[in-house]
Amino acid sequence: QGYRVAILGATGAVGTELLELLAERKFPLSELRLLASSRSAGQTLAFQGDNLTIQAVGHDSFAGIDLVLASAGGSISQNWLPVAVQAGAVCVDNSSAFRMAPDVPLVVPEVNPADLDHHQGIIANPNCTTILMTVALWPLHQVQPIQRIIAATYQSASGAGARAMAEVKAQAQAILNNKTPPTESFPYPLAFNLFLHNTPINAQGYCQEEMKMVNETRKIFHAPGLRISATCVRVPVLRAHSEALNLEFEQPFPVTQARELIAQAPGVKLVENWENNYFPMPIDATGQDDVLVGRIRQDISHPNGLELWLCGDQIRKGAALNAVQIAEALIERGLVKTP
Ligand code: A2P
Ligand code: 11C
Repeated sequence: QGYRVAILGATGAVGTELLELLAERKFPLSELRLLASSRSAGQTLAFQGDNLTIQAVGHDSFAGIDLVLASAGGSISQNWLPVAVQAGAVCVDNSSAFRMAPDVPLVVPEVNPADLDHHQGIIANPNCTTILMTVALWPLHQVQPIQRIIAATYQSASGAGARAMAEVKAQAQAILNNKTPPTESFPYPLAFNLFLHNTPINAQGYCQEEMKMVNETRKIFHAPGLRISATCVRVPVLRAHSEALNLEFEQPFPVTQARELIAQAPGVKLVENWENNYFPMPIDATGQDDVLVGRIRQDISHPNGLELWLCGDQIRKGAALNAVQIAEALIERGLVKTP
């Protein structure tokens, strides 16, 4: 059986990756409809030997569609996903628009696939930083619930979209040529620099990205009391995010057990070569499905603490891959239908 699928935001960094993943994973398709803004209407994108024409999203875009994979930003999702659901489609949304709504499952398939069972037409794909963290920590959390997480992130340009990725390259070129670097997608030069994640800051001094890590992780883990604090930083890396995570448990968590759990868990890969000081790096995570985890060690400042480091492809597991895995899980569970 093939499904009639629409990609909303098909021309973006995540949209083009969705196209690649649908082909690579042999997703059962009977139709693929590419939707974007009127700027892209009439242009084509290659898919499995065909050139598919991009359409401007409109009121007729979702007729006959079973499944929508959306990655065009929060306001576009807010405008169009209710229209798609009304037309009978199930939507997997990569934006933050619906993530915290109580009737919207927020799913990382390795962690909480059963949450899909209660969907009302929209399923939210978590924030990229949150996906990478939850898939890595879930194997540990299941054995001994994590009490507290202190996170520092090193986030790539891709999190700000395709134009931002091009901009960081243009900035590097400009700086090397003694020219003023362009800053349209980013507020400051990112090449040869880094800055705190530039989303709005709340009264407590936390930016939106940091609060997404807090609130979304609690929802995915079904752990409303989990204590989390994060500092999110944008770094001049193209498409893989990194995270330094300090974990506190109720009891000591043996490092050897943590390593074994990470080595066996789905969606993660243990990468540690202590002799050569080789651990996960963004260039190694780029293009990979698995989140690379390493440098797992006892926190010398706390008997019940562990430290670990991870890198994951922001566009793949952080966005498009997780969305396609959600779609696959929906099919597996017989849930590609509006309730
Ligand atoms: P377009 O290329 O036509 O602007 P990214 O996250 O990489 O910046 O990509 C954003 C995606 O969202 C692109 O596919 C973009 O299409 C799409 N998009 C932006 N604005 C709209 C809109 N008003 N309606 C539909 N799609 C939009
Ligand atoms: C970033 N994580 O790297 C962001 C991008 O909530 O999906 C994605 C924001 C989100 O800037």
